[in-house]
Amino acid sequence: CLLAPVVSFQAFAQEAPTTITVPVAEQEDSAGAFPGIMPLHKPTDRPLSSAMQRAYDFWGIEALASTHGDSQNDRIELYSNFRYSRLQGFDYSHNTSRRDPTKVLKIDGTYFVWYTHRKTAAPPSGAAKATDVIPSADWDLADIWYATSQDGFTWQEQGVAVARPPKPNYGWRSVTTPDVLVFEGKYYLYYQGFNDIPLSGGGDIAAVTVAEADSPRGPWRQLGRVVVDFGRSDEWDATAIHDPFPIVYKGKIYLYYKGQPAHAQGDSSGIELVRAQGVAIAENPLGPFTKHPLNPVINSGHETCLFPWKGGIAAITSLDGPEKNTVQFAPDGVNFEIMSSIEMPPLAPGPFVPDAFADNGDGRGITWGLFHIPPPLDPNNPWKWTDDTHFTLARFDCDLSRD
Ligand code: AAL
Repeated sequence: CLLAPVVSFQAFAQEAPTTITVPVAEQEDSAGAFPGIMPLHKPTDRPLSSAMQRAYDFWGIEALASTHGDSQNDRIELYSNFRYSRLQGFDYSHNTSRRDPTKVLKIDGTYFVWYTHRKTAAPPSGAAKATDVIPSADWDLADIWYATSQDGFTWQEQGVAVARPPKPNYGWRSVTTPDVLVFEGKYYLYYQGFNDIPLSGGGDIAAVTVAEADSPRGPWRQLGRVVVDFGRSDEWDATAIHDPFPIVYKGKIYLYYKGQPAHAQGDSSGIELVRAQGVAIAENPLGPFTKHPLNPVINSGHETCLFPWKGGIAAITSLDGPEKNTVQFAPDGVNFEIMSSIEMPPLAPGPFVPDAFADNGDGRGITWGLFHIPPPLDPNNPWKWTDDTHFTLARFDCDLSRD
């Protein structure tokens, strides 16, 4: 259980926002990014975010070594705080997976969402059996599709938005896990580009690239290079820059992401930092992006999910780490504190965030979004999915709103 004082999110909302001086992202980061093997003892040679101070002072870093929680296997029906609904237009179809939806946008009365789409002749079969047509993982050999809706419940798939390019172009193996930004009248999709078979060599190794369009329906122009790159081999984000999540904040693009170290499983010098989240900041959607010197700014979680709240940024964490299944808030967008614990948050939530790019210092929160849901449970075995080779999209409703 959470020993931290758990306050209800609404009760917290009444507090006046505090003004915190945010370290300037462009600061020269003398100590290098946070190490992927967390030192056993709290570092004193660098500033630490609130989350990393808590990791040492409150949780103890052994807790950070946890891996996937059991949320992936929990029955999705055993939820609270969130309400879940099936959607029209995203029916399961064998060996077709839809997952990791973006934020939902509403443009001229129509809702838009982009997501990882895989349709292969064979199911995910592991790295050893993967070929040009057999995927290693659920997100291998994928493209980015999009869908539209008038009511958020009935959706029409529109097909490919960003196709994986021919080899050796960036992301040739798979393009996945997008999120969307609208900036100065243009549209940007940030996504993971895989340039080798996912999960081969023991890692889910991908960094983030971007495509640009003048319309939400495309055509999308792939930049063809990385915009947020891996950290150094000893750093917390050495082998993964995953789950990009852009928000416009303080006049810049705050691109939150999940990092992953080089799977050293820890050693005598420290503990592997399993799943942490950081932020990279830019003035231009195509970069250059500067990683914040206080990264990682969230010490748990898996897929990123954030939204403006009053003058700061709120986040939902799930799946991994001692602070999984919490709602957190950073008045400065960087120093996150736990605001409430939640049960069974949606997997890979893509919230409808009307003010994601408003940057007006008055974030209103969220009430619904899409997420990815595993296939139905096997009626003969309530703890096994009928076929975990395909996910699809469903809807969550919640009450994390000030309206
Ligand atoms: C997702 C995300 C990233 C990982 C894989 C596909 O939930 O965390 O995108 O690479 O799983």
